[in-house]
Amino acid sequence: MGASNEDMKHKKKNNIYRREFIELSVKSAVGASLISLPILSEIGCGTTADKTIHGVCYHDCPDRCSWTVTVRNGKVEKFEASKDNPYTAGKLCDKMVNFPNDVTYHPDRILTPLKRTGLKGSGEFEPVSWEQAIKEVAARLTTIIEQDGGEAVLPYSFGGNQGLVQSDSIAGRFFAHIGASQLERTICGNPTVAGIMATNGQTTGVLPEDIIHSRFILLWGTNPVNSNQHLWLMIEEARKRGARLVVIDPFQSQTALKADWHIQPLPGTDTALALGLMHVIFKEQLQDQDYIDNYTTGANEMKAHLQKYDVETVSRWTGLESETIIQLAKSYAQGKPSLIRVLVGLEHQTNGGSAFRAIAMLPALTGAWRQLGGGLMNMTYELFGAALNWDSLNLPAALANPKTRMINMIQLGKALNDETLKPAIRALVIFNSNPVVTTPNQNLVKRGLSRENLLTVVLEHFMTDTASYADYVFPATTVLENWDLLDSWGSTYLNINEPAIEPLGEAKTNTGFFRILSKEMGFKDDYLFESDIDIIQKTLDSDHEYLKGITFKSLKKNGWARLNLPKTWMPHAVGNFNTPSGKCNLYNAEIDPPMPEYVPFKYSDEDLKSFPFQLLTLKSPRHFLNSSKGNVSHLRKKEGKPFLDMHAVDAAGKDINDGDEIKIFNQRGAVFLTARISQKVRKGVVCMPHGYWPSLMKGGSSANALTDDLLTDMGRGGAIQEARVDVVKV
Ligand SMILES: Nc1nc2c(c(=O)[nH]1)N[C@H]1C(S)=C(S)[C@@H](COP(=O)(O)OP(=O)(O)OC[C@H]3O[C@@H](n4cnc5c(=O)[nH]c(N)nc54)[C@H](O)[C@@H]3O)O[C@H]1N2
Ligand SMILES: Nc1nc2c(c(=O)[nH]1)N[C@H]1C(S)=C(S)[C@@H](COP(=O)(O)OP(=O)(O)OC[C@H]3O[C@@H](n4cnc5c(=O)[nH]c(N)nc54)[C@H](O)[C@@H]3O)O[C@H]1N2
Ligand code: SF4
Ligand SMILES: [Mo]
Repeated sequence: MGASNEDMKHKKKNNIYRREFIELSVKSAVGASLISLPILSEIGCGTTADKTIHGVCYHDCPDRCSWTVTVRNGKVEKFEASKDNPYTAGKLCDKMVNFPNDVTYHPDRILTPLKRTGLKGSGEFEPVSWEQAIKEVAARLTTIIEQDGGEAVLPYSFGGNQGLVQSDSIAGRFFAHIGASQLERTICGNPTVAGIMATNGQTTGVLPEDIIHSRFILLWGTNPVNSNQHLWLMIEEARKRGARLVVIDPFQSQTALKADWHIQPLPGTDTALALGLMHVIFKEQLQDQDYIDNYTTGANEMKAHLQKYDVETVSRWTGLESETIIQLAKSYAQGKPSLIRVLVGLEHQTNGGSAFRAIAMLPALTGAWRQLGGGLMNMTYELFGAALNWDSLNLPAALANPKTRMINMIQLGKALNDETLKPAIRALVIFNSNPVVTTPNQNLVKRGLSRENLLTVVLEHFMTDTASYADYVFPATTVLENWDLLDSWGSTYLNINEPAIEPLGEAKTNTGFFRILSKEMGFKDDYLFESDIDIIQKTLDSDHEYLKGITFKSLKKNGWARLNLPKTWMPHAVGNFNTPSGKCNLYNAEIDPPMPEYVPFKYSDEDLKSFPFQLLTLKSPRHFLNSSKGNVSHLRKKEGKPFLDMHAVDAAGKDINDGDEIKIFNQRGAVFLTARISQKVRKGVVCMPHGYWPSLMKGGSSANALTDDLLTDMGRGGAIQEARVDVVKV
């Protein structure tokens, strides 16, 4: 059974990109039922009785693990993976097993509001009371809004906490209420979604659980051994049952090391590779003509288009042997069931959206969708988009569809330094994000944050490299101290997060901060003061079939629930694409160009000469999640020191030996690392880990000091991996 019509209707309604989706979801109508809050009585769990409660991982991770917390005398006594959630499988990752001590009870945790006393970036602060800090911030924001309008204020938040309540809700309402600039939150997932939507009209393909039925698994630009550890367990199960595992990755990732076959193209050439595979599939008559005739549009146009993508040309572009391309096309088309797994990794290229668009066509060409475990696997957020009552998280009608300007988060440095921007950004409120580490062009971001005429407010657990530029830092609760509801972009499980303990020190929820600030700024509208629990209860108030039997009460009792999905999930076994024609778009006239094209980024000759290496800055650290945990010393120790991976020929050309201390540099910055000469990268490509905190590195810079703020071809994401560098021994 495929997805029902009702389901398709909901999907159509929610036919928007992942991040936009999450954002839009907090941008319309909310009901009443409000509580009025005294300024300093923002709450935690409200009781110190001994108990065991259910919680869930808040990280920007596809796995969304469930856990239980046992509390005695108001303190966490036991923190463990939920034993019965099949997806969590009784196992949290290395980043999270020690969470209470690594974060909540960490001695460096910020537990009072702080006001800057030294230079921006110096990290010199004094503790102040909430009353004083909020009063001063409210007064300065009020003045800025009066003088320059709400658009002079910019929120900056991302995946630091993915709880539906703590990530946006009241915060989104607050910024819409003051008419702030809108943040275009596209650093993760948007090009992926834009590309796949152009082809299939939806991103939900094969469900993660069904990978055990696949017999040919192609992991294309994803590293689940590290980034999606619970899917990896199921991939291992599929291999036990006979699946062959192929990885396409320019870097020899932890996953590539375990594959049956690692194919290592040059970075950013995946669109060409996908079109080359399609070329071979037609040439060798490996297509499922019946599937193409019934369930795709534009096959003839595509066939003509593919003439340009013959094996020799694609081999030149990708740096792969022609035979590799032919063999890959054959084994993919003949593998039954054949699955392509893509997540986010390959989107950070200028041609990234097109790569997903082209890859998404392959299962329609071969009819892989006809079998359970065959097709394309990407994200699952659309299921929650259909299931939950987003009206409760959406902006109230009075604020819906703000007309204020958009600032792309990838270009934060540019926006802060742009003297022509009218109005200039005069206030920045950062939460759930650490842009000094995670945003491209680190030095430009730092320069912007150094502006004396910028008011920067940061809500955080730690004195991050971003928080050290703040005028005011406010202590945020951790997931053990607040309510939340978490959907998932990589699993089919819905989770509630009940606070285990009272907030430590003077920590408050993100929502609490915005409620208090709203009150101090004299705002009266009820939607700014809704309680976290009310928001959760309303969001669960849905009669969608996926949510049947799942209520606030049942979630509070069990913690998690798998959505009530049809027993067999084969969304495109008989077409049913979420496109206007209901077919898979091999040709899409709505999009320019109507068929994916390989368009490499054009560097100037001077850049190519001065900076001979293509740089990848990857989420290869196993013990950090982006920059989160980058300050936890035992995890840093386990992660070991960061290396630059180089090919032996490139290293020899620069007189660099394995283990040498080196400087990696370009026009934007310099990073100091140790050289590691290995097979991990091809000639001409170098690779370093992203996530390390600059302040903890020699030279005070980390990976994003070298990256650029270019946007992708689709989805306005970050072409972070489009960077060139040179390397010298120091
Ligand atoms: N070079 C390079 N750059 C990249 C990437 C890459 O691969 N290479 N990946 C990109 C991707 S995919 C992503 S998703 C982004 C992620 O970028 P960010 O979303 O900035 O991710 P984190 O580094 O995890 O920062 C999250 C911060 O939120 C804080 N936080 C956690 N919970 C809470 C809370 O409840 N309240 C408050 N106030 N704060 C909280 C944490 O302490 C942490 O400092 O990075 C991107 N940047
Ligand atoms: N341990 C750990 N786990 C994480 C995270 C983390 O920081 N640490 N971050 C989380 C987040 S925010 C996200 S979005 C997910 C992302 O998870 P994934 O989608 O798996 O993405 P990445 O780990 O960014 O990259 C995966 C692989 O893509 C490869 N890649 C880069 N450029 C190209 C290219 O041009 N072509 C091809 N074919 N491959 C390319 C990289 O070499 C890398 O090995 O992981 C999540 N899980
Ligand atoms: S970071 Fe991911 S794998 Fe680790 S506990 Fe959280 S959801 Fe699970
Ligand atoms: Mo991400």
